[in-house]
Amino acid sequence: MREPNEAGPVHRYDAIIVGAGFSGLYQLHLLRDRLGLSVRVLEAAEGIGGTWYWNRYPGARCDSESYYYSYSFSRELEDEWEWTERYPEHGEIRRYLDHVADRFDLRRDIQLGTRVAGATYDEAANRWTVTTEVGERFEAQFVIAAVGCLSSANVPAIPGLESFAGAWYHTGRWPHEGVDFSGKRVGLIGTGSTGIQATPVIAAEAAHLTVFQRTANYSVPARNGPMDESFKAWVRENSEALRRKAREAPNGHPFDLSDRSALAVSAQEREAIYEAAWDRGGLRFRAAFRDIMLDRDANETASAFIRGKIRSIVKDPEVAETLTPRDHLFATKRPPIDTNYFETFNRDNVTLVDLKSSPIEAIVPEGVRTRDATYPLDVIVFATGFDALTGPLLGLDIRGRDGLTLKDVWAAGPKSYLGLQVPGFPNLFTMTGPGSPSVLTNMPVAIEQHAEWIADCLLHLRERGLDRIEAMPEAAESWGAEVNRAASATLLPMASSSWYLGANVPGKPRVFMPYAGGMAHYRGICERVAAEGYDGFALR
Ligand code: N01
Repeated sequence: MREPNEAGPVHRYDAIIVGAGFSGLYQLHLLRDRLGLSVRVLEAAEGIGGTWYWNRYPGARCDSESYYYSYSFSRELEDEWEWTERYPEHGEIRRYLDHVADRFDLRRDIQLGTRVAGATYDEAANRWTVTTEVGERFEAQFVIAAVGCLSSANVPAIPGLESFAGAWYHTGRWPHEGVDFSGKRVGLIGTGSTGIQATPVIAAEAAHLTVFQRTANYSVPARNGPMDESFKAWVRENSEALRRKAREAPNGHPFDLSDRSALAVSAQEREAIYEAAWDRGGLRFRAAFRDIMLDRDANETASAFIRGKIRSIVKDPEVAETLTPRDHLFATKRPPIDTNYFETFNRDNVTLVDLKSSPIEAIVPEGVRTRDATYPLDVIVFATGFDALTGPLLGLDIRGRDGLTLKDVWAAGPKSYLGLQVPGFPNLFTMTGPGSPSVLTNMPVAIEQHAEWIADCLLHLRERGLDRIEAMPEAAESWGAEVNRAASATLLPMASSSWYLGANVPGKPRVFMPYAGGMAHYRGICERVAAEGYDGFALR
């Protein structure tokens, strides 16, 4: 962390970008190298990488495949970088982002170890003042919040945590030196994507692993493995087509969505299609039929197939039943993919605890106490997710026109125009914010679209001698209605415990946050808005 500097000078820039993950890096490159703006990136971490700087838990790797979970803006970058595995492991993604930072000479404008404490808009000056927690002050005309969607760790307020005699960690704040589980009794709380990735890896190392499950989850095998030479060659040869496909797809993944309904084929044919999708593995399981995310009965066929797989993999029928999701449909919560997750419950050193029948009451010095038992532990791992989408933005203490705080404006849930701007906060852009497709897509596709849209917008302002852009309240209202409409056209809002709805954080408003209308459709809307002179925004 940097030293306090309260009496220091005010640093003036055209734009401040908060965050040096995928979004911040590309936004810096565009604003500085394409538009020639003076830009400072402020990053709390001591290294670049955003979510990948923090998420170093055992088994952490991306659920999108490496050859398209990467930037597409530079063919040279693409040609010179080789991924080693089908799904990139966290360290490899950091090496990639480090390479990007070096290759585009980004580091000189990134200030690490700098946590933003506040951002306040001064209407008379039409400038933002950004302060850091050690009192540094920056002024800029534009602020771009590139703080990520899943970066605000959610550690549940379980009574007694401070009394725990062992060590505890949240997966999203994992120690860089790693954690040695050998000979330890480990408790893991949470069975989302993170817990499902971490479980097999921790079980292989620990003396004993106890998995505390509140909601049973569907998971499809990732089928990770090395990228062999022929696959690499295929990716290289088809690179442009794959990137185009990703951009034109509803979710930023370059896969074909089946044009068939799960209900329009015989049971035998459906089973064969699901088997093939299971064998191929990965998030594209959802694309096996066109209506898995749209029609309850269609989805039920996929859900039932996975439930059957759980039964066939897990040897103890009681454990299998506890692991079987029955309270929501497949992929209505973000679907995890795994490497031997269900198989891990066949190990002698793994215990599953069903928190639905016996909730956690307290953490005690010796471990976790549920209603029915106390589990002695040396280490507790919280794989309990994030205060998603709004958490990282609200953490910045943003104050707009007339002292309006983002916290107050979003008290009943986030409202924004296109997930890009909030009325009352001129010249502030939220990258992949609530109301944009963000977490429902392969993130780099959403990120590149936002970074390019924002850069084009600033260029538009400059070319016309304009200095301010602000979303209009009625535009944000009608966009909010569109976000709701798009979500209701899918099965997504049906999962009442989903973090898409904010349900994982006690007291958080239940609002479906991302835009479910599809990435390509959304891109078209943003392009139309820009082409119509930034329709819905007030320009000055
Ligand atoms: O978090 P989650 P995550 N007591 O919120 C449980 C992305 N990601 O870190 O479902 C007991 O999904 C909670 O239970 P419930 C991906 O988008 C990406 O796993 O609320 N349990 C749930 O089981 C993903 O969706 C990659 O009932 C408690 C779990 O903790 C997102 O990050 C890899 C609890 C939290 O699951 C978040 O995933 C990993 C409590 N008090 C993650 N509070 C990639 O590959 C919460 N839980 C890119």
